[in-house]
Amino acid sequence: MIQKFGKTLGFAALALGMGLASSQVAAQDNLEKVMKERGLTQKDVLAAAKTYTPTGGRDEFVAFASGGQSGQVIVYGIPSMRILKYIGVFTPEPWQGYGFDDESKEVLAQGRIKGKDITFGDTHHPAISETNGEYDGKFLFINDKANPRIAVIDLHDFETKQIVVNPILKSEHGGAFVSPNTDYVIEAAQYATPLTHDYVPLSEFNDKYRGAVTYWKFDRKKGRIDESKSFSVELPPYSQDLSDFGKGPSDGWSFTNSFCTERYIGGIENGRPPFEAGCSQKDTDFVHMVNWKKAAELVAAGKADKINGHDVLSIDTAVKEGILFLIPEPKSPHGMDVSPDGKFFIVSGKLDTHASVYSMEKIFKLIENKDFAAKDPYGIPILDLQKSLHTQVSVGLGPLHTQYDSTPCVVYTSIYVDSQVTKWNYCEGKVLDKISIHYNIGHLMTMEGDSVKPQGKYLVSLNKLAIDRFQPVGPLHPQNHQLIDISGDKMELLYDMPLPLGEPHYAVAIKADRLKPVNRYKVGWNSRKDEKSAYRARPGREKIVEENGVVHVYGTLIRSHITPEIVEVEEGQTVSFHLTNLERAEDETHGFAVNEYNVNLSAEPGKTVSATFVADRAGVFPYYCTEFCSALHLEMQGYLLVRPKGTKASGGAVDEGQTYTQDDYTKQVKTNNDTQAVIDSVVAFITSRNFKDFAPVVALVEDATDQLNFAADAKKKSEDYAAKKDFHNGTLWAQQWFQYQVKAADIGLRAKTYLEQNGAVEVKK
Ligand code: RUQ
Ligand code: CUA
Repeated sequence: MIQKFGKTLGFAALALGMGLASSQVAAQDNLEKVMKERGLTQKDVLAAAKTYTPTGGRDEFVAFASGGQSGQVIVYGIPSMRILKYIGVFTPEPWQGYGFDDESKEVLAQGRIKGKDITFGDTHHPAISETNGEYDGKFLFINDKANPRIAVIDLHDFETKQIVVNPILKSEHGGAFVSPNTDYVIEAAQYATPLTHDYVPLSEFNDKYRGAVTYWKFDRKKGRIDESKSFSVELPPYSQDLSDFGKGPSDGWSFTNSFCTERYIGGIENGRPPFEAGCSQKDTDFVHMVNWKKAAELVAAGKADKINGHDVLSIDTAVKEGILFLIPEPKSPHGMDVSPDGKFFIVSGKLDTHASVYSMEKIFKLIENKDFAAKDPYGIPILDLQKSLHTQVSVGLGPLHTQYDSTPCVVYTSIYVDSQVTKWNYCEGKVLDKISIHYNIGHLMTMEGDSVKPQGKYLVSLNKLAIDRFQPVGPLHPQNHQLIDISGDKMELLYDMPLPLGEPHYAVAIKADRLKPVNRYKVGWNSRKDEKSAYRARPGREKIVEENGVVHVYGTLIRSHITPEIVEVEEGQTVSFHLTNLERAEDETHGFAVNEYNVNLSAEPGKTVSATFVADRAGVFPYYCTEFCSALHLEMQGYLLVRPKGTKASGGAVDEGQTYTQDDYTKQVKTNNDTQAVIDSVVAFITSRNFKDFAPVVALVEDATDQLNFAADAKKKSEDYAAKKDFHNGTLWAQQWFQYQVKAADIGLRAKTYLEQNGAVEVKK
């Protein structure tokens, strides 16, 4: 039977390679059958074994991909390629309540341009914060090309905290990339425009239109960009493209390439040749080299001009102070990638077959000796191309971006036209291997591949077209991210992942263990500001108060009720719900949706979220929790009553359908006492083990203790009513006491199972 599967690589050998013991023959038989039925080759099965992640398993790397036009960030694991999260950034995201709660609306409002809401983003390049050039896993930055903006995402909770709008540019592309210690985040222009934002006719393009490169100052302590300490360097109206920061010997410099240095303006409607013809006449364009450390000093010394209230160093000043240079680069280049050791950078020409490797040593020598080939029309010194080059290598047609391997000198370049990835050695200038991808690759990403310590192992090809790779779903196809094994000499294609959210341009991947996100907030937390919310509420202290004409509801959420459950206001009043999730258990998020008022919140454990709106229509509006959080989740509900203007609150007692008797009370109390016996036995088990050595169990125990305290509180209320012979309310509170017990038991059992499965030992008392 085994023989059937090829002679060169026998099935047994494959099984051994996959670590199967000989005792698992039955499993092999099954595998053979499945392979036959599904038409899988041994190569397929090997690829599956390299990517498959069993239940509960974790990935070695986490990738952050731009979400393209969706204005979001896509998070997925490598090698499993399982999507883990979409982070709302420039665009509202209902599940996370992003753009629905007051707190996140404030973040999105920072991205308004001249008072206009911009609710999409053309996100291109994410960047992970770095310490000494290594990814530190603390922050993520991403740019918006269409409306020049940069967003800051804090990786302690994977939430967007800040959006800054570029004060002088109208479009950008060369961002976000960070300096080796994340002092600055770079953002470079794309299409030249007047920096003052005025109307200027195109006939004055050469004189009045400009590009620029902006250096956003990042305040790591605050976790925010400091706009007041950010500045720009004015650049000629060449379409600046991608950027990168120098490191090691080139630290202190940044590099931004360009296209259309012809400064050609189209006008196809008037019979002029289009942009694409006029912008590709010359054989070379320019890399812009800026000494940003010196530029920052010049700004601090008051040498900048104010444009739109923002510090801009003019081209003249930059030239005079010797901080701006141009280096020719072959035809319509795209990628700009500095090597891990900072000694080289690689640029590829989209209309060329070469990748050009530049030597920083040669470049710095030319600058030192003032050995310039020419000056551009704006007086910027131009270095000689040949004198700056280390080597040029023919890598394929339409090379774009380059990423670095863990093996020194080895790189991977995306080849757009040929639909290939070329692996080559830039020190020796020779091609090592090529692999076909599907289809038309843009960026590519190796693990931590743009840091000082690339990790190798995997490469992801971010393809522009998927064409026939997936089940057809209409004319708009998903994107195709292909995972490639780069651990051997030959690249091996492992997996195709469809991404149906937008066109990711760049992505970055970090070793998973460098990320340390929290799984709950301190109770009463405003996550967008990272401080205690002024609107937090504590259990038992919920209240409804009118302040300055606004009805503030200080409420809480906990399995399985919203407090308060009934809120009544008068038509036309402004209502502000502030809800604190009191849960301390992992993954116990509650939602909050109100009928007709477009309110949809997400309150993760500990978070306080608010929704403020004008109750402008009278009526009855149910609200409820939108997350299936517990067995009685459907009962996690309430009513917003908006009485017509000028009418009085009814204030009457609520009549229910059911009346409970002493019998009902006695029965419920017996159930509760039996349940308590079960809980006590679970508690005895947990406390007899070394549970304090297990952080997840400690969290569960805290949560269960909370629930038992609530139970005790409800028990007391039920007994008080029973003592007054009010068995109706006594029974209702006994039922509530039971609900808390059920939750405590559920959590206790989870803790017990965890201890059993993770080798907890008995401790002597
Ligand atoms: S860019 S590939 Cu921003 Cu290369 Cu799109
Ligand atoms: Cu909370 Cu459902």
